[in-house]
Amino acid sequence: MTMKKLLYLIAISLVIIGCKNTKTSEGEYVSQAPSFDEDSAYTYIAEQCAFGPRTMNSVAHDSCGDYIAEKFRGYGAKIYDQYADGELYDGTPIKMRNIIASFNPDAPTRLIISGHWDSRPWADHDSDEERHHTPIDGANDGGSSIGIMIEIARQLMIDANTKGDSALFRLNPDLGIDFICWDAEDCGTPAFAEDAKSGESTWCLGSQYWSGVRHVERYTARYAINLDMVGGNQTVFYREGYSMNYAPTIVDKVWGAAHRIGYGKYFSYDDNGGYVTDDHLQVNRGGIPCIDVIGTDAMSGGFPSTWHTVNDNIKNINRETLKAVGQTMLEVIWTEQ
Ligand code: AHN
Ligand code: ZN
Repeated sequence: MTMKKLLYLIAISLVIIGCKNTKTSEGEYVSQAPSFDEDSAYTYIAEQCAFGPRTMNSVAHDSCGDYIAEKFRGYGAKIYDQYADGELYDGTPIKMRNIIASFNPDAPTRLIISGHWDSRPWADHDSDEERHHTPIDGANDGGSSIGIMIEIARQLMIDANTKGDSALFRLNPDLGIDFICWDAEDCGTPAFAEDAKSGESTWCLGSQYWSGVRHVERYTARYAINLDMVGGNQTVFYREGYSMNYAPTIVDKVWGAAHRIGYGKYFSYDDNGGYVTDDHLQVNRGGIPCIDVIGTDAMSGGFPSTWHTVNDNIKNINRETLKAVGQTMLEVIWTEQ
């Protein structure tokens, strides 16, 4: 063997052995994160949709809540259920359930990944007025965030079971992750309800409740990333206004991670300056820096074209978008110190 070959072999071995090595001999970045399986995430979305629309006080809602909790539990999470009473814009009482799935629950440094699991009771932005009172499947608006979160949980379980001493939580015992599934995000005042109470307080009821009453006393987290409409077609993510005001370094971290691993085309640095009333706002008001990764339609620049229409169903879920977001989340987790 020539000296050159020997040195080459040593260099390659160092790359393979050293888990701190993140560059190939060509200087290319190599992520240490596991590979996010978008087909698996897609299945979790289809399974949620199969219950029917997860609207407040419905059987489908309650059954799907059990399904979500069982999925996370099966992948090793400790489940906290936060049940609470709430009220719709018109005074209708609702039963809410925030589902918190914790990995490494006793670790002091915590990250939150969140998204809402309820679906909208009204397709009030459908092109057909006859359908404005029809509940929606919410495959993208609701299902997609939860599907991605369950798949990340599955990857955490695989990692813990196969990597021995190099598993994430053994390398980093002080780090814990909480997946928070918000209830009652999407029952804000419908467009057709004239003269009704409206405004931001009718949205995000589950996260509003949690921001006042935590699932664990004195709970806090280093930061939070909320996912919303993360599985649509022709989707792009812009840096959202409240996220930039409250948590610009977290925006940089997530957008930086996406660009580092090759998903830059999904995470745009163009400034569109939009502010969205979403669950992340409640988390920020509760004192934890939180960003919103929320899908925008690349063509219109507005919410996805299926938004609050009956077309927000499993047929319009895009696996590449799921992969871009899910892999970026894994990269963020795996590079957290
Ligand atoms: C409002 O329409 C007020 N907020 C958008 C938040 C949302 C609804 N995300 C999904 N559905
Ligand atoms: Zn919605």
